[in-house]
Amino acid sequence: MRHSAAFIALFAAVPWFAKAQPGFTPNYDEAAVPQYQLPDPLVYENGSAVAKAGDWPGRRSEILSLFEKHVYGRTPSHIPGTVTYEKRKSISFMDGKAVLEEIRIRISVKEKSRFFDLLLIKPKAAEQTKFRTFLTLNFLGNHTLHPSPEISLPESWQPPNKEGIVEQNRATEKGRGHRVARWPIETIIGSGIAFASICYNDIEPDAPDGIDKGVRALFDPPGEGDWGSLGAWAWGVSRAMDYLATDPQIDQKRVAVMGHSRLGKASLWAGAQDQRFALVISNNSGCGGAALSRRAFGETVLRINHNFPHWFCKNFRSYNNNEAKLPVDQHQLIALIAPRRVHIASAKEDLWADPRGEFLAAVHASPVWKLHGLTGIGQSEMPPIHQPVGGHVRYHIRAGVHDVTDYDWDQYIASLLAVP
Ligand code: GTR
Repeated sequence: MRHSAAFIALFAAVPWFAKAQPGFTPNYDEAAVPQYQLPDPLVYENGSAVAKAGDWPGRRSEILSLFEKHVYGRTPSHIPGTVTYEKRKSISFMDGKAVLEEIRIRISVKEKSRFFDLLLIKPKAAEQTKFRTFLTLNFLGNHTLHPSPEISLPESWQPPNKEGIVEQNRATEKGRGHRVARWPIETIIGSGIAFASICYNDIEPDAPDGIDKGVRALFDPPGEGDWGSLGAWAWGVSRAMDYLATDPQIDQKRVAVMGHSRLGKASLWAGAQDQRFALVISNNSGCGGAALSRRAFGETVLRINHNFPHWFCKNFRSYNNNEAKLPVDQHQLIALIAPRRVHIASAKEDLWADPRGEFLAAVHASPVWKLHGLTGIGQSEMPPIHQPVGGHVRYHIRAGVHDVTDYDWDQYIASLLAVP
C-alpha cells in the first residue's frame, strides 16, 4: 500500500517511523531496481513529438518549468534591488604566473543586503588575452582550496560543525589549504585556464534555517513550488557569471560551471537554467543531480528530502517513494543543457550516488543532441573505469570513492579545452 504524501510528510519528522519506510534503507542490488518508464525529452506533455532542432527551445522551456514546479522550485527572474561588485584584492600570485583577485558580490534589496566573495585566479598574460574559465562552488571556504595566506576567510555566517562550534570548523584559519587535493589550481592555470570559486555557504548556509542568513531572505518567502537552497546556490553561480561577463579577460563563451556532490546538483541546475555556460560539470552528483530518480538505487527521493528538507522545493516531497509519478527524471535535467556540453563523472565505489543511474541519465538525454546533429554519449554500454566516452555529453567513471581527484580534473580540463 502507498501512503499519501501528506501522511509521509507528517511522519518523516519522526525518525523511527521514517526509517521503517521502503526507500529509506538504500538498495544496492541491481536486480531489485524497479521497472520504470522514463518521460521522453523529445515528446511534449500533450503527446506531440519534437521533430527538428528548431523546435527544441519550446520543449526545453516546458521541461524547465516542470523541474521548477516539481523538483528545485522557481527562481525569481529579477532582483528587486541592486547588485554591486567590489574588487577587494588584485595581486600577483604563483610566483608571477598568475593574478589573484577577490570580488565581493553584494545584493541589496530595500534595507537588507547579502554578499558572497568570488575568488578569481587568472594566468598572467597580456591584457587582451581571454581565458577559458572554471566557475566552481566549494564547501568550506575559498581559503581551503590553496595554502596561500592571501586568500581571505569567509566572512558570512557559516553553519556550526557537529559539536555546534563554528570556531573549530574549516571555515576558520584552521581550514587553510585543507582541500588542496580536490583543487589542482596550478595545473588549471598551467593549462591556460582561469579558475573561479565561491563557498556555497556564503551564498546561503547549508542548513534548514539557512534561508534567513542567505540570499533567499532578500525575496518573498518561498511557497511550495519556489526555490530551495539548491536553487539559491545555482542563482549565486549565475550572479558570479554576471560579474565574469564584465571582466574583459574572461572568455564568456567558454565558461564551465563545476561542482561536486550536492554542489554537482547545484552546478547542473545552474547550467540547465543559465545558457551562458558552455560546459556543465557534475562530479558525483547522484540523487537530485545526474542520477535517475526512478531507479531508487542508493540515495532515494524520500531519503534526500528527509535528510535535507531545505534543498528542493516542497512539492518534491510528493514523490517520496512515488518516483514513477514524477513528470520528469534527471536525464531531462541533463537534456536542458543541449546543445551545449555536459560532463558527468562517477566513482566506482560511490554507490550512494548510483554511478549506473548517472550513466543511464546521460544515455537517455543524448537523443536531444542527436536531434541537433551532434553526438551525445554515443553508446549505451557503460564504459569500464578510466575510459571516458562521449561527444557533447561526456562521461567517465574512475576507481575509488566519492571525491574529486586529479584524474577527474584532467578530464574536465580536456572537456573545457574541447569547446571550440
Ligand atoms: C550526502 C547526500 C548526497 C550528496 C552528499 C554531498 O550526504 O546524501 O546527496 O549531496 O551528501 O554533498 O557530499
